[in-house]
Amino acid sequence: MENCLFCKIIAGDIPSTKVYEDGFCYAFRDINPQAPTHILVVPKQHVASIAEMGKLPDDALCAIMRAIGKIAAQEGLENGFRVVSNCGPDACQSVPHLHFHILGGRQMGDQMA
Ligand code: DGP
Repeated sequence: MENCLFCKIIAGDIPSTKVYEDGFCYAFRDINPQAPTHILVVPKQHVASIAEMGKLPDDALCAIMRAIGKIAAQEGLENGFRVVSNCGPDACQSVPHLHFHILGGRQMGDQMA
């Protein structure tokens, strides 16, 4: 999609630090890490948020969920990690391309919000 930051990152038009890629999704390090490990996993097909995730084909949905586990293992997050997807203004979503944050490498707070 034109003018979408994460579509430009997936296309390689904006540089990123890739940690994983397959036919359906791309994962890269967050520019503003909020934990020692902070990775964004995005579908290659543009959908705005988790509210639109139903528009993705099943194989893309499965690939994203599998990728999260693979990346966590690759990053050595065997002690645990948190997965967050902000959706819409109440959740402070700042980039309107579905993405899952993988956060780990330290003890997380016991409050989710
Ligand atoms: P959210 O607020 O949930 O929409 O998260 C968007 C995340 O995207 C935020 O943690 C910062 C990250 N981000 C924004 N611009 C860039 C960029 O140009 N490169 C990378 N690697 N991350 C970015």
